[in-house]
Amino acid sequence: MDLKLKSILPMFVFLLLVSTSNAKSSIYDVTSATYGGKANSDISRPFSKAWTDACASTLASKIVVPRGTYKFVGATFKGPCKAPIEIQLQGTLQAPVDGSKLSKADTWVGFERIDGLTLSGGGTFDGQGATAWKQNDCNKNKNCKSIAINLRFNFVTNSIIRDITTKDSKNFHVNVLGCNNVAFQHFTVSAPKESMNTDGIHIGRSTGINITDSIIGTGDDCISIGDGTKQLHVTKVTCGPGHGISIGSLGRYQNEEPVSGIFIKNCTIKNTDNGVRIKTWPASPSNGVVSDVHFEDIIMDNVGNPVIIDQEYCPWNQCTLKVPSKVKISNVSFKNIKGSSSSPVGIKIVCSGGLPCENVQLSDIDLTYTGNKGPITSQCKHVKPTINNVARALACATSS
Ligand SMILES: *[C@@H]1O[C@H](CO)[C@@H](O)[C@H](O)[C@H]1NC(C)=O
Ligand SMILES: *[C@@H]1O[C@H](CO)[C@@H](O)[C@H](O)[C@H]1NC(C)=O
Ligand SMILES: CC(=O)N[C@H]1CO[C@H](CO)[C@@H](O)[C@@H]1O
Repeated sequence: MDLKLKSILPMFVFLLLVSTSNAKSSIYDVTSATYGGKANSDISRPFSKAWTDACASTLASKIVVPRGTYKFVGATFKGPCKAPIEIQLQGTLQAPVDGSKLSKADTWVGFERIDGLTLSGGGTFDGQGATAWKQNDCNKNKNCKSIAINLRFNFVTNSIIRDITTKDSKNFHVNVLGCNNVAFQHFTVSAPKESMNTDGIHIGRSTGINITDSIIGTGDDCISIGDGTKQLHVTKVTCGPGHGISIGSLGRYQNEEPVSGIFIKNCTIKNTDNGVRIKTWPASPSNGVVSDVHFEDIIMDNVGNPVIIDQEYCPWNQCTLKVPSKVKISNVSFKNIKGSSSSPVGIKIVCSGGLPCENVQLSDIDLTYTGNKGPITSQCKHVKPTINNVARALACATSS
């Protein structure tokens, strides 16, 4: 070895060490000695500390929660962070059964003002909600106690949630608010049919949300689409049990933003109370808009109300049906919808007497009724849909 090489070699070794230690420093394992998290114990503090460090890193970073079951009283992970950040949840986080033990009453795990978040790893957020469901009276009681949502994404942008399960949330499983360009892929929601108010994914005031290759079984809406949702793509999602895919309810509150650009495609809906639905309250306090909504290539399997627009949505007599809804629905298509209905009314399109629906298309719809209350039928009100390749019984058989 000549002199020159001898003096360069240690330099190489040094550079190599620096670069590997840098690579390591971007991984934050909550069970490492630095953070001290342990299986079967509460990792709320270790996880939050790892988040603080990872979020301050100027390099892309990864927080790892290894396989195992951990207790978690809750946290809201806040940005902005200095670089993209991934949370790899391989294990299961368990919420306290008693909601009053959570760190925040309305949120178990929150993500706020983060750009470039990846949540992945095959792990599970288990809300342990069975006790909370029994106490939930929020459907009837406006001043009910607030109940925690498993996962909240508030003002999160350019992010991916993939290979994650949310289970038995006390309330909605996922709430998406003020987000932009966020994809849910291979996402699983799992809760029993009887679980109260456990919507799978609720979206509001967000643009460019995608839900793909996902399985959602729960006690309430599979996906619920609130005001201000724009450019939502739901593709290859299987729903059931639950209440189906729903736009709304809308028209209950002041100043709701328009809903537009909704594409629900290649989905299977199974054993649910409703299939694809738009629902608005009568006597709305202000005007609303729903437009450019497309349901296509949907398989219905034993579904109640497979295709439904209901502008007289008024559960538990909380409103007056005499004043029509002020939400205007237009440019809606239902295409290639096949399978079985568990209710005799296969298609129900009841629009607002004040603002009839415009440009509604029904094409290639083939549904059979599985029950014994007579033949399948359809009902239309305040709408004149364009109808293509739909059997007469389903083509606005009763109409007004
Ligand atoms: C969502 O899907 C649309 C249409 O397929 C695509 O253009 C867009 O890039 C996707 N966005 C994300 C965040 O994956
Ligand atoms: C409905 O579609 C028509 C024709 O494509 C378009 O001109 C109109 O602006 C759309 N309406 C809304 C409210 O998007
Ligand atoms: C969930 C669902 O319905 N997936 C279908 C999407 O379309 C492909 C190809 O037509 C089917 O094979 C899937 O079953």
